Formats: sequence, structure tokens, C-alpha cells
Amino acid sequence: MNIERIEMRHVSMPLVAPFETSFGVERDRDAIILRLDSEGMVGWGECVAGGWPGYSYETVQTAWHILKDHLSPLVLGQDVLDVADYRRRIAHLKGHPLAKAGLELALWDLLTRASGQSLMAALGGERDRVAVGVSIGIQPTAAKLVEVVGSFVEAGYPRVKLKIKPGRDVSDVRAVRQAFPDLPLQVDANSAYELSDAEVFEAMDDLGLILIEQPLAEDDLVDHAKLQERLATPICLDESILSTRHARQALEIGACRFINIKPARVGGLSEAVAIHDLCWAQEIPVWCGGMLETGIGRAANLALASLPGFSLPGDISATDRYYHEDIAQPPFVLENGTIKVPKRSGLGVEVAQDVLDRVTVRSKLLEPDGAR
Ligand code: NPQ
Ligand code: MG
Repeated sequence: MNIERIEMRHVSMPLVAPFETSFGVERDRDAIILRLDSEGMVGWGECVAGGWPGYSYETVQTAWHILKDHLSPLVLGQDVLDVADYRRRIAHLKGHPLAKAGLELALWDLLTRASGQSLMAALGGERDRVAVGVSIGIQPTAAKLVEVVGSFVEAGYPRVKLKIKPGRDVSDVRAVRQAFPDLPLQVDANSAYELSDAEVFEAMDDLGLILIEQPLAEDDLVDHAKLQERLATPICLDESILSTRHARQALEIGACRFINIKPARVGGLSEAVAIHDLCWAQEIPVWCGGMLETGIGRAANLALASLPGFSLPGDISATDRYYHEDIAQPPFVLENGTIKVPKRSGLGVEVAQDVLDRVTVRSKLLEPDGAR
């Protein structure tokens, strides 16, 4: 399809509550929303880079630059045949997976809307609903954490993930485990520890955790393998896995037993599906991570998580866990610990233009040279 114009919007969405991780506190979720126009059709995408380099080195500012100056010129005013065509066009550009994934998502939406197919069907998904969990940020005290966990359990979340950081780990997790002996529970350190901290994880080994997510540095598979040898609890990698090759090598050397798949982190849904396929063939459990997405990215995560290998609940919470008001409609709701996968064509959500306008901080319209 001929990409006639690309609209970029930097949005800032107030979170219902601050979200604290080992890398800092987030109060407003900044992101880039992309709109493609082509042959009377529209495609929406979301780049989940944040306001500062906490989770990843990419930020809204770096992604804005990469999208505007390096990715858009490879598709604007040109006939893009399919997503594989887009991937060939950008293959020579290094890094910046979040930026690349944002534009890839807009193309997936455009192309599947045009063909009348749901994104779920296009990716090979086969479930109407997916099991989900909730990710809970670091709280002021262990007692407050137990209370917050209780409110999410009450709301119907069947699996809880606790964020941990040095000094706020074993005793917090133990307090939650004592209050909820049978709750499916896991932890995420967002790379805040070193191998010399192994005792921290050994002390959590008898708390019945499903997994320990990304305890060590993102560029360190070797020490993850050494740590995994010392633990009965499976390690799951997030930040370390940026490609199918990383996934294969991490599994080969025993750096993890599970993998968290986030389409943004691996440069797009295509690579996410490839990692799923690799793990499915090896019977390695995968689950879909979350990046505090708006309804656009959330819809894409649901479509991805409907593939057969996603055997653990994803970090794909209901819309109201993060936002009072979302730019995509209708909101996603929790029912029996699951969320429904959109069935309509493309992402299967509509963008509320008034809400989008209200959260937009700046926007940029890109058109081919000579247009207008
Ligand atoms: C994780 N997500 O699994 C991430 C971390 C995360 C739901 O725990 C702005 C940009 C805010 C990126 C908050 C969850 C973020 C962010 C959390 C990433 O590691
Ligand atoms: Mg994580």
C-alpha cells in the first residue's frame, strides 16, 4: 500500500497511580502514537519508549528522531507490500527496537484493516481470551504492599508480579507470601542486581515463586546462567532478549528457563512471533510482557498472547489498572482473570480523537516531498 502520510504524536498520559520500579518512579506515561494514511485507510501504531532511559536506552526523544529522520523516509510515499517488506527496508539500521516496533505496528494495523483480517488471525493466534496478571510497583512499606496486592486480588487478578530492588526484596516478598499462601506470584528486578547478590535470590527460593524476572544486567547472559545453576526457581529474561538469536543462546547456555516476550523490545511483532515459535518448538514457556501501553499497544499484546505458546499469564492488565481514560476504545476489562482478544479487523480498537488531542504534547505531519 502507498504510504501517503505519517502523523507522529508525542502523548503524555497521566497514570492512575505512580508506578515504582528498580529504575525509578513513573507518574505520566509518555509515548509516541503513529497514524499512517494510505488509500483511504488508516493504521495506528504506538512506540512505547518513555520519557527517560530507565527501562531501555530509548526515550521519546530518541525514538522521535529515529522515526522521523530514519524510518519514515524508507516507507513514506512508497508502496509497502507487507510487513516483511518493511523489515527488509529497515534491516541495515542498528538498534532502536522500540522505534522500529512502533512503525511496524502501524503497518500491521493498516495492512490487516485493509484486508479485513484481525491482527490475531494475521499473527496465528487462536484464543478468544487470554489469561492475564498484574504488575505491582514498589510500595512505601511491606504492609502497604500487602494491602495493594489484596486490592488487585479482590479485583480478580489471578497472578501477581512484584517489582523488587536492593533493600526492598526478600522481606517484602515474604510478607506477601505469608498473607497469600496460594497466590501465583513472581518478581521482577529490572536488572538491579549482580551475581554477588545471589543470596537474595537463594533466600526467595522457598517462597514458591513462578519465576524471577531479569535479576541481573541486560547485557549479561553468562552471570544469569551462573545464578540459574544456584536456584530452583526459574529465571525469566526480559531486557536481555532483543532477538530470536538472543533467545536461542540464552536457552542454550541455561541463562533462563522462561522468556518474557514484548513486541517493542524485540523490534516488532514479527520478531516476537519468531521468538514464540522458537520457544514453542523447545517447549519453553513464554508470556507477554507489558510496557504500560495505551489501548493501541495493549490490543497488539492481546493478539500476540493469543498464540498457543503463551502458557503463562501476561502483564496485560485491564485499561483501568493504568488509565482513567484511554485513547483507544472500548476499554479492556477483566473477566474471570482473562481479557478478550479483539476480533474486528486490524487492532480491533477505535481511537477517540478528542482524548488523543487532549493528551498530545506535540505532533508532526510527514508527507512525501512534493505533496501539496
Ligand atoms: C517490565 N513492565 O516488565 C516492565 C517495566 C516497565 C508492567 O512491569 C515507562 C517505560 C514505564 C517503560 C514501567 C511492567 C515503564 C516501563 C515499567 C517499563 O519490566
Ligand atoms: Mg520486566
